Amino acid sequence: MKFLDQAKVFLKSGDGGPGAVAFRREKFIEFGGPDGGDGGRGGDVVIEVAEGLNTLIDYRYKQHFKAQRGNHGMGANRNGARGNDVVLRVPVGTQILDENQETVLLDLTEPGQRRVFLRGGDGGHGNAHFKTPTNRAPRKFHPGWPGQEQWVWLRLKLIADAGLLGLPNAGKSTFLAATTAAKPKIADYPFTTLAPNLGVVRAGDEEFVIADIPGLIEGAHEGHGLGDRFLGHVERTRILLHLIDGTAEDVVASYRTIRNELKAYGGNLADKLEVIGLNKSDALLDEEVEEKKAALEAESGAEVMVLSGATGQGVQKVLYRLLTAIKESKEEEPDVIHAPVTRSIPRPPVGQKLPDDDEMQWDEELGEWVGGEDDDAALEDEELEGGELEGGELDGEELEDALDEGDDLDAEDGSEEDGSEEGGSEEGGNSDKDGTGRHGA
Ligand SMILES: Nc1nc2c(ncn2[C@@H]2O[C@H](COP(=O)(O)OP(=O)(O)OP(=O)(O)O)[C@@H](O)[C@H]2O)c(=O)[nH]1
Ligand SMILES: [Mg+2]
Repeated sequence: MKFLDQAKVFLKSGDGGPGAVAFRREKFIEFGGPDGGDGGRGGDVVIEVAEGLNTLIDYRYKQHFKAQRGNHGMGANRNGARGNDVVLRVPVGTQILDENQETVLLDLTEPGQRRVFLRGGDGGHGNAHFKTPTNRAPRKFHPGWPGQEQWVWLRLKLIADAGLLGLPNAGKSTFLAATTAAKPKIADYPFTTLAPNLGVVRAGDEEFVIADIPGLIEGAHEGHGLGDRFLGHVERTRILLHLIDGTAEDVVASYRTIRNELKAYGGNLADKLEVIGLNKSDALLDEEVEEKKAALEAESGAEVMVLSGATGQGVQKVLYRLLTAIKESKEEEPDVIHAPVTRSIPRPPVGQKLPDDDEMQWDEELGEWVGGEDDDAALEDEELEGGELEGGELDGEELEDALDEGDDLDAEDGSEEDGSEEGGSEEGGNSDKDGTGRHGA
């Protein structure tokens, strides 16, 4: 599955349905009185954490999500039905940010979590509601309250205990492959890894999750190489393993480059606990190891661990060190680390090879190359957008059929449940957007 960690989407909860104006009409009953029922409540926009999902790729193909409006009230005091909710399924670790990427509105860190993000509008009262002693036959009704709408960014920040950092070719993926069942691509050219990989380390009866991200180079914060946008995926970790290729001429310069990028990135990264690993020790002479280790220790003021991901030498010691720190950190703060806002400004990577496919274009908003042969589905969706079809999660063929028939497909994928069993209906307001208290520190 393709990896995508940010997407901009439009959300709208359903408008409330209007109340009815009706009068009881029955044989032998004169002046039966007003009996127009209330309109139904509009559907909510619900965000749900789906298990086993680790990409936001679905949101590249579909960007508008509208819940259904409530139905009209009717005569005989019948109230309109509630509109269907629209449910967005997102991977664990997804944040919802405002349109300017300045505030985290919701941080979803637990599998199965379900929140009403935008509450549907209430239905309007029918004329039966407006009956008074002085006006026994009101023609008055309320048209219903509008739903809420908002553009938001979905931003995935993977949840892992330890994060691997380093220049390209430092041996990050090799380390992940040696310590977990993950099978990342490994090769002796830079930028082998193009998207983050997660792996689970099992140590006795304990385990923890490591994240391997693409290598950083100098100027990553300005978009060089693959840029620094993948750093978001180690923000929630409790510790970083900074790997340095021991075969490099100047290991101190390697170390500094990464540290500078961490500082330039901002957020909490530069302050995070870090284990420094002098990697590829198998390819070094003993005296080289000593010399490089000493130089790194002088520069960092911290102990430097020596290891080789390829032969396994020193790896257990490093894992033990990570595990100890992770356990301590979890005792202190058992909850998942709520990552602060780090604004990522998507831009075409500087000096990156252009895609082979000429049709592809750089998408500023998504921060990636789109279009081209593989992407017809995406383009089709965009062409069809802008009206009746928003809200439908249909494939191309279905979309065409629907277009022919002129169907109104709003909220086609709204879930069946009406939300009442969730007790969700009343907790829709601001109280739902909690989880923000700890952000932006
Ligand atoms: N001799 C030796 N070579 C290693 C070791 N670890 C990795 N390598 C080699 O270094 C090269 C890069 O390894 P990767 O694991 O792909 O490096 P990476 O840090 O994931 O690189 P990017 O994904 O490009 O950022 C490969 O050719 C590996 O075989 C090691 O401990 N010793
Ligand atoms: Mg790699």
